[in-house]
Amino acid sequence: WAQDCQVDNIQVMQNFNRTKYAGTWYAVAKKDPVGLFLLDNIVAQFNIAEDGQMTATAEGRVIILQQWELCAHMFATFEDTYDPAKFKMKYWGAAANLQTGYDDHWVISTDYDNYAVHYACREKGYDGTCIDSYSFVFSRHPTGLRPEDQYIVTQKKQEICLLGKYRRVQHNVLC
Ligand code: ODT
Repeated sequence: WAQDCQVDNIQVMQNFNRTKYAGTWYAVAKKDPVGLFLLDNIVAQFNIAEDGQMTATAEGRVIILQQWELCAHMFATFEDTYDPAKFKMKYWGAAANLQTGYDDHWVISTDYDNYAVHYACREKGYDGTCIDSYSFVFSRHPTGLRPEDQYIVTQKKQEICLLGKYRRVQHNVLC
């Protein structure tokens, strides 16, 4: 079994159910992109509208203009694609100097009740592998992942070729 790090071959969650995914998720680990934005105390809240449209809000500690530390309030709308677990995420901040963007938002794996592994590739190289990715490991529990979820999360990190590239996300100064 040779590892295939082609972005187009990454396996995402089968039969993804956005309604079961809704609600609060605490970021417990993060692989940063180039020019990282959200540092720690990251909490995301996914909402499903009556028409099925997924939106989210997120809070997290950021440093802007090289020195100002603040809790960013962010918003996102998600566009559906051919795959129910793959979205395009348009995002912006409550304040004008926060980051805006349009990223992939893939749900790699979740049990809906405890853990979720997210992935976004911002730039693919000529060989089809990702040269600028970020990824969140989320937990339903502010205290972190349950020991019994660690095996599958580690396996998924490896499948997306990011094993060993995560840092822990602290939850201390509440945003
Ligand atoms: O922190 C970084 O360096 C990259 C992440 C930037 C995107 C933050 C946008 C948050 C918008 C509101 C979102 C909700 C849910 C997000 C879930 C996961 C991925 C950001």
